[in-house]
Amino acid sequence: MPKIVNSWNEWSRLKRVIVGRADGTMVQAPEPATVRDWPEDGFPKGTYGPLPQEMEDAANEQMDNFAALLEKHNVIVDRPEVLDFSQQVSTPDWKQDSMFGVMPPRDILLTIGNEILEATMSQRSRWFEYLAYRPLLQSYFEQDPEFRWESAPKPRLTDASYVDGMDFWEYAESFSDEEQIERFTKKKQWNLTEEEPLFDAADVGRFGRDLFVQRSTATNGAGIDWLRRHYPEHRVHEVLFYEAHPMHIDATFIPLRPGLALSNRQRYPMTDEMVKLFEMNGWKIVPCAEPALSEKPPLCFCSVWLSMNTLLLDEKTIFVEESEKAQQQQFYELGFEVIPVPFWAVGPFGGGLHCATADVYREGDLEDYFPKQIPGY
Ligand code: DAV
Repeated sequence: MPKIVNSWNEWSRLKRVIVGRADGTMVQAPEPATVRDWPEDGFPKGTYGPLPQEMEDAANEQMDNFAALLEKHNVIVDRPEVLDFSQQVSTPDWKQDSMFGVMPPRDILLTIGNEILEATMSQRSRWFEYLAYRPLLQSYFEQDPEFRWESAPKPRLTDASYVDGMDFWEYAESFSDEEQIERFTKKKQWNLTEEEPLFDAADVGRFGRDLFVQRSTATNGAGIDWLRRHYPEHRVHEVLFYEAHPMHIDATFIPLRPGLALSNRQRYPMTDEMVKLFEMNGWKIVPCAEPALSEKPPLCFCSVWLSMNTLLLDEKTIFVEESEKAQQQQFYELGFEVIPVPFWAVGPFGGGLHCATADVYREGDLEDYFPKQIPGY
């Protein structure tokens, strides 16, 4: 019987990966976790609906091209199933007028060793997204006797899980970014309460035995506590960055190879212990290059910093968005072979090259890259 699932970090040689799909992605209906407001692009506040067909086609073309490129590099590519994301969904606790999509598997699937964990997610529109991956997970389960198929406790997501419901965002946006950092980031308190554990998989950075988990608008303290108890063999470190609306760590702080990490040049780490831990263990943290775009594309909820949202084929080879020339140059100078991939059409569907993928198999075992630790961190 083959071993299908194995991945302990972000840089060992990739052999199998899930690449999402743009099909049917929605500008989500309003909900307490998320309010979209893009009047210039056809979606004023309160409205929702599928992203335009021509945008979807362009995104799918780039994703199919990326999948083919991965296969050319001897990586097996699996794709999820598309659901009708325009449907209303409900649990006994709430009704939500639309789902979201299935472009970014990284947000929901966390592969650690021989386990894939379905994250809780923190948006009602994304509560049922795991269903799109179930056919794949089921087939891994049938083929790989060592695969551990795991799901975090499904959250209730009642109004008690959110601060002031949809009003929170209007209130937050009335302040400048700097003020929001003072009011929310420094207090580690944005839209989510501590009612129940909530996390997105994309807030977790996998560095072997050490996992760095970002407190964010998608991941609360209880979520990090749940992860800590779930991975007793790992050291789970909470991290925080200088950023008004943190959501997912992979356009903020990423490992490149043992001893080298890339940090967003604007969103510096605000956790002193984290910086000390990297220094003590001989890791270098370099600030990323300037992004190619000065503004995010229409209907995109991710930032221009998708420039650093990259995928490592192995610890010497990196997939980088094609127009991100400065970022590519930096990787060359750091000793990487760079493989450019056109991918900005995918941004409005939920992210870049790292978001659009979820590891299934990377070579290698669990290793300790931070043998010196700080007690209590
Ligand atoms: O920082 O622009 C990128 C990651 C979304 N999955 C950002 C979010």
